[in-house]
Amino acid sequence: MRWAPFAAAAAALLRVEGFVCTMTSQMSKPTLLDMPVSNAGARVRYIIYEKGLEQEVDIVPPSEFGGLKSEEYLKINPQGKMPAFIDGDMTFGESDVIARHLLDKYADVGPSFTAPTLQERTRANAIARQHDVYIMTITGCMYKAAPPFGVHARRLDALADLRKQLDVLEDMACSSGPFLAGADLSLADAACFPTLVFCKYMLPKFGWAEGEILGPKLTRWWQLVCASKTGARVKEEIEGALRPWDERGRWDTILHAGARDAAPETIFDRILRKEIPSTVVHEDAYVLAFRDINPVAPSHVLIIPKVREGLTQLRFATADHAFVLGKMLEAAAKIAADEKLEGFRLVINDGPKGGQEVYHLHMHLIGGRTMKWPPG
Ligand SMILES: N[C@@H](CCC(=O)N[C@@H](CS)C(=O)NCC(=O)O)C(=O)O
Repeated sequence: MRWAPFAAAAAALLRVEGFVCTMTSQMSKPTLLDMPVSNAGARVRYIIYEKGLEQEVDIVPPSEFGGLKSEEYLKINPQGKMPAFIDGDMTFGESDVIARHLLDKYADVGPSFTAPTLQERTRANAIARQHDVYIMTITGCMYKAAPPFGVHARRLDALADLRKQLDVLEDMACSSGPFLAGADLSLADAACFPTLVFCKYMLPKFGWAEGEILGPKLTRWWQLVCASKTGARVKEEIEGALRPWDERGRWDTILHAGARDAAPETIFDRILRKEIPSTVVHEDAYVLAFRDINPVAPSHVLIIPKVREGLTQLRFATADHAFVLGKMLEAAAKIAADEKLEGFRLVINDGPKGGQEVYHLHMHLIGGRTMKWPPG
């Protein structure tokens, strides 16, 4: 890749001299603001490489404009994300918009990325939209330290949705190929390939079997694109940026990747599997609540997360657990109302000195009698 040194230097110089406002319109060439790791940006780079536009378009990192969240960069892309594009007086973000701008502006150079038939064009649009709306928005679950991951507040939900959305993509891919929308390379290929580089690299860390990430049609297409010059280049750019992160242990603390729950099972797992009977007073997708067999009050319920996710003790809670912790409190409020408790107390014991006996986070809901303070 040509990470335009001259444009970068000019940008820096202009910034130093305080001409930031007019800098964008003075940039001599159309300029893509992007970095190798960005899968959204890689859609645009795919088009630049495949159409042979490297002499026409400069590529500079957002740091040349003060970084993604700087005032300067936000003037170019108010979302503070990569990629962004500067073309004369026009500045804009969104990889799909930039991709279409390039295809329009350089329509007579290289492949058109536009299929010849209406059916293929509509399939390409549908696949790119499936990628943009349902896949790319949740892929943060593979690498972000903390939720939310698009519409999901829990990593496991985002990962399950990613599985579903990759299956939808598999169904949408053209059966005869060789490209996603049919016989011709389209925007669908440029949009999906970089994101699938991420998926293929990251999902094995979450225990996904290598051969299960993509279905048969996507696998055939994946092999074809990886074997192409542009595909191999884009893949190497993304993986080349991910590898040093790996070496520095970036995923070590990511729940369900580096940070797995390896603690032994407890009696609560057997209760959850209904191997040991319990009197369940509330159950939803995230939480189980059942009566304590040694009640300390007329109403004594234990509320536990269904998946422990490392929460052997409350002290191990992170932002990743915020959703399920909220669900436990929500369940407590509902159970207290169901039990018609006039007052109640919630207790979480942590560690031997905190009186914890079972190493699967649990909250005691105690009510039906007047509580004393301080508690014992
Ligand atoms: N819908 C946008 C998504 C852009 C996006 O999420 N970019 C990521 C990199 S792939 C980013 O800039 N993340 C950094 C951040 O959000 O702070 C597009 O297609 O351009």
